[in-house]
Amino acid sequence: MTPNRRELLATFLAAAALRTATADDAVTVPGKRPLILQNDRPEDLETPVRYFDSWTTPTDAFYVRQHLPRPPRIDRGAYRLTINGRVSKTVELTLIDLERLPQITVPATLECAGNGRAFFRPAVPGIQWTRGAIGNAEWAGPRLADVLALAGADRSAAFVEMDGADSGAGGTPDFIRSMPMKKALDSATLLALRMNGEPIPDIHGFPARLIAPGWCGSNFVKWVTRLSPATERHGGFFMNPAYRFPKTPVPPGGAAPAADLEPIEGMPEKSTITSPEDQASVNAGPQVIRGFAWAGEEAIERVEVSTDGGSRWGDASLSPQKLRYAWRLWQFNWRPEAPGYYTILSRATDSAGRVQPVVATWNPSGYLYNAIDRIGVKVEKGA
Ligand SMILES: Nc1nc2c(c(=O)[nH]1)N[C@H]1C(S)=C(S)[C@@H](COP(=O)(O)O)O[C@H]1N2
Ligand SMILES: [Mo]
Repeated sequence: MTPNRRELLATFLAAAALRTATADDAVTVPGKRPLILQNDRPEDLETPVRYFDSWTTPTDAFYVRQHLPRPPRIDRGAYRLTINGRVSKTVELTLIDLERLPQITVPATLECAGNGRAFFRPAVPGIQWTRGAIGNAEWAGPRLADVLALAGADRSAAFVEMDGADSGAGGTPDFIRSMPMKKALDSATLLALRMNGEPIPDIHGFPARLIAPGWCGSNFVKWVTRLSPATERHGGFFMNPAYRFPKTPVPPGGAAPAADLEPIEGMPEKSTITSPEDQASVNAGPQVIRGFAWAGEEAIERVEVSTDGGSRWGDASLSPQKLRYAWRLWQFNWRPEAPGYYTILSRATDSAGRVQPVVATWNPSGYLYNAIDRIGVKVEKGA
């Protein structure tokens, strides 16, 4: 890392000082239910687990992550998408041009690479997301491949650079990402114009955002105004050092040599318990433990639950649709034998045979937390 980079990183980390969200941090921004305020300039908002009770996460409950101050608000008519770089001709497209292309719907889970960062030990600086920097939505819009074809994109270029209309002020870097051409041309990769059947709301990237199914949230570039097929991966802050993960594990609390960090692409297998809430009290009697599970580009095969800290496990029942890219809801019927304190765990297995680990791979930026989920529940004597 150059000294300049290191300074930028320090600025970013300082801005997101160690801080754990509590219910007191709940805020409402226009168009949203009360969400957990993780950062306020601009708002980074986490979904409380109680809202995760449907396969599609309602847009007004969906988490928000935006890095730069003054997120753009784009006027429909004024919007232009420039496609330049390794193309046969540079084009400027309007929203109508994008609406004329075949519109494809893809259900996909969007998860921030930093979701669960608060659970790493030793603690890692950055936004202290717990369980809710994730949501599942139905995205619709043209395939990115069809959009790129309008400019005669060179399909042999290794990358596509994607720029959002948000820009860095006062020395903060611009949000620019590179996606390998192979993923860009995948038939499920979209330049989405709609989220859950409505135009994408301003805060989620109106009028057009990338959908890179199964990949980490930073690839889902919002407010896309430029696409550029390119030979090289962009070298800016949001590609390097941000959103990189060590190729081989490092000792917890240690550093990872920059040369050993690679960009995060597909997301790991993971299940999350959404009900009851951690440390809740419930009355004795039959209980239903619920949650969701997803596995990036793989599908969820199985979710197991333990109500005794991991001695015995039983299979949860899963929602019927077994899709790549989108989560499955699961539930587990439980009849606690006696009042007392119970430690409940959930563990996912995906279609590639990956099993959610006991311990997540510690890394200096706190990405990809996917350890077996764990809550504690107090069972009180029934009435
Ligand atoms: N232009 C732009 N796109 C962006 C970001 C951003 O700051 N600017 N944040 C990214 C990250 S890190 C995540 S996790 C997702 C969050 O999407 P959401 O706010 O719609 O939930 O958007 C991604 N796209
Ligand atoms: Mo993110």
